[in-house]
Amino acid sequence: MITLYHAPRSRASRFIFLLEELGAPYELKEVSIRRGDGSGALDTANPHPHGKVPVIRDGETVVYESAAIALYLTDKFPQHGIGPLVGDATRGAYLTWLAYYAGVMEPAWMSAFMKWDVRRGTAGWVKTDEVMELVKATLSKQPFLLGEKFSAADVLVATTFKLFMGSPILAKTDLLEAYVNRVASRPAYARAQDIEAKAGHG
Ligand SMILES: N[C@@H](CCC(=O)N[C@@H](CS)C(=O)NCC(=O)O)C(=O)O
Repeated sequence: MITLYHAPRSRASRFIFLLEELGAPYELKEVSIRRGDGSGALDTANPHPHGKVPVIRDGETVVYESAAIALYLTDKFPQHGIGPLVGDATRGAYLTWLAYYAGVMEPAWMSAFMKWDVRRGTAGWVKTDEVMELVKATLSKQPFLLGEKFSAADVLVATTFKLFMGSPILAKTDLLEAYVNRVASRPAYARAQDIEAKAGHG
């Protein structure tokens, strides 16, 4: 049984979606987190070293950081093919998109949001327009990041786009909207929304 430490309106929500996709046995453990507006408190029940979510516990094993959690879960629950395994031709692309999400996409959007200047050659990431050129080039030739098959990389990336699309830091385009809709129209996404709503967070 996987425990997902969860707080509403956070990066933990998309892991309900992923766990539903995987058909994995899991339970939610609601914890409070410190919010950007000053509300919320550090929760001592949360095993994350910085009090953040998402975190999962699998027996004695604790995993945090969205990309690591995604990889751990898709390796552990391979039945529905939501993440290519070692030996699969798309494993390299999968690892690349997970790491790119954490190491380039998140800092790119955060630096745009915070209006930090990103200097090529010094920061380890690029500006959002360069990120979006890659996303556009990828999704113009295939429905999902890895090709024809949906994966946990799409869970991370498309749910982030869903949140920010149309805001000053992420322009809405037909291509992006179609991708987000393709991912959000999956039955597991709807189930995850219901589960959050029933937990009182809808
Ligand atoms: N890099 C982490 C980010 C996790 C994160 O910052 N989560 C936010 C909620 S979306 C949080 O827990 N904030 C509370 C805090 O920073 O104390 C990941 O992708 O898992």
